[in-house]
Amino acid sequence: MADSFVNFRQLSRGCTVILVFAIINILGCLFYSMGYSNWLVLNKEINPKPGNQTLGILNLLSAEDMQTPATTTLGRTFEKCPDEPPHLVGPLRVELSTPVSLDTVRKENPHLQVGGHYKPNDCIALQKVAVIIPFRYREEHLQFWLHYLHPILQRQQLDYGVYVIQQHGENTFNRAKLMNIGYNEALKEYDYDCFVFSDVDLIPMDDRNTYRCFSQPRHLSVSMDKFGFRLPYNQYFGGVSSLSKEQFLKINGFPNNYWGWGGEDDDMYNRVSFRGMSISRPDGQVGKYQMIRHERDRLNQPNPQRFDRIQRTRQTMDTDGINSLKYEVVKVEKNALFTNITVEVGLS
Ligand code: BGN
Repeated sequence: MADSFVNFRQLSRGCTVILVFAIINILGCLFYSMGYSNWLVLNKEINPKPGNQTLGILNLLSAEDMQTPATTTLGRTFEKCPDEPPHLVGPLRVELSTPVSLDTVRKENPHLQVGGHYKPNDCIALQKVAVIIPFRYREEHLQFWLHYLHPILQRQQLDYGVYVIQQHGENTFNRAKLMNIGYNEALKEYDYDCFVFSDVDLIPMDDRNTYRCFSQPRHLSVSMDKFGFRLPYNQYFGGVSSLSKEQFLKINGFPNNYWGWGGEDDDMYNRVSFRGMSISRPDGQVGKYQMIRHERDRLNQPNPQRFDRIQRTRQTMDTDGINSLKYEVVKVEKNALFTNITVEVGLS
C-alpha cells in the first residue's frame, strides 16, 4: 500500500515536470515571434529608407514618416515652439543681497553662444528678440540681471541676443538715445523682429512675463516693488517695454534729445498713442518686478526740460527719432553673456 502510494506520487511529479516544460516551450515560441515583429517596427523607425539619407536631418524622414503625428522625436525639431512654453514656473524668488560673479553666470548658462545669444534646439522660436540695455557704471546690477534673465529667456524659448549699450565718457546720460543705438546695432547683426528695451536694474518676478512682442506695443514692468506693485500712473511706459520692428518704425523710435532723468518714456507713450496704437500689458501678478536699490546717478540728474518736451511730442516725433540718429561706435566686445557696445552719443 505504502509502495503504490510512493509510485503514484513519483508518477504525478513526473507529469508536472513535463507539463511545466511544455508550457515554457509554448511561451518561448510566442515571445520570440512577438519580439521579432516588434524589432522589425523599431528597425524601420531607426533606419531610414535608402536614398533618403543624404540631405540632413529633415531627409531622415521618409514621406511616410513625415505624415506620422508630430510627436516623434525627429519630427519635433522642425516645429514652431508652442505659444505657452512648457518649462515656465510662474512666480520667482529674487534675492539681491549676495552678488553673483560673471563666471558663475557663465557656468549657469552653458548653452549660450558668444555675444549672449541663444535659440532653442528642439523647436523654432516664435520671435527673434534683441534685448537692449542702456548702461553706464552699473556692473553689479548687470551681473544680477544676467544671472536672473538668461535662464528665464531660455525657458521662454526665445531666439534672442542681449545688447548692453554703454555710454562713453562723462556727459549727461541719454537713456532713450542708447535704446535707438541698440536697435540699430542689433539689426546690423541679425534679422530681429522684436526689441525689448530694459533698464539694467529691473528683475522680473514671474517668468510668464514673456520678453517678446505683441499686436500692440507692450509695457512689461507694470507692477514694480518701488511703486508698491502697481502702476504709478496709467500712461506709465518706463522700465521694460517691447516693440516689434514695425511698431518701432511707425513711431520713429525713441526721442534722441532727452538728456538726464525723466520724460523720455512719457514721450514714447505719446508717440504710441499719436500713431493710433494702444499699450498692451500683462496682469499685475505676471508683471511683478523687483528693482535693485541704488542712489541716483551723479550724471543722470532730473532733466529740467522734460516738462516742455513731453508737451511737444506731436511736433517733434517725425524729425527726432531713429531717422535722425547720429552716434559713433567706440568699441564692440562680444563676451559669453552679452554683446557690449560702447558708444559716443555726443553732448546735450
Ligand atoms: C515720471 C517721469 C518718468 C518716470 C516716472 C517714474 C517725468 C516727465 C514730467 C512729468 N516723467 O514722473 O520719466 O519714468 O516718473 O519714475 O518726469
